[in-house]
Amino acid sequence: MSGQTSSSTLVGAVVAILIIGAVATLGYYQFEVAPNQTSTITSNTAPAITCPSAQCANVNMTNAAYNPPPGYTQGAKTTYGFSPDTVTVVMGVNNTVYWTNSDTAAHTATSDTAGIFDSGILNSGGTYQYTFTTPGTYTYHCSLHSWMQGTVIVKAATSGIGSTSTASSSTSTTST
Ligand SMILES: [Cu+2]
Repeated sequence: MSGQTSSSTLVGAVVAILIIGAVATLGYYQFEVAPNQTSTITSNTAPAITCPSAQCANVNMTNAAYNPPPGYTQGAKTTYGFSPDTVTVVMGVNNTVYWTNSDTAAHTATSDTAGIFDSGILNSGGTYQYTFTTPGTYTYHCSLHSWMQGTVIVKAATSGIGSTSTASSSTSTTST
């Protein structure tokens, strides 16, 4: 009788330890691990994506774009801004624009017309891509630096006179 009692006490103690351990593990995950995961995702808005280069037009956020020299004017905006500052793409050929932040400071690519596209804060090394679905001219800026301005011109697929070689030559032109 007393043997049964002590063994069930032992089982009860083991179960209690397991429950305490499980609760402690959940608590550790919920309050220590998960919040850090969430803040990592929030602070790094650059999506982990690889742009298929053949279908992209690349735009660089130039090094030191955040810090133009005194007397800087918009005429040099490619140097301290988006390079190229105007990019022309063709629907179905390279209508995905891929921004890369090559600067040490954070930047954004934000359409002047609200709600079309907005990269959010891109830290150094961050990238953002947006696929244009409607031909037109889209001006954009960096929400942190007023002198950083760019334009994306989206041409209809037929504007390349329908020839593949014409379309691909315009690809190499715009991605330079
Ligand atoms: Cu900027």
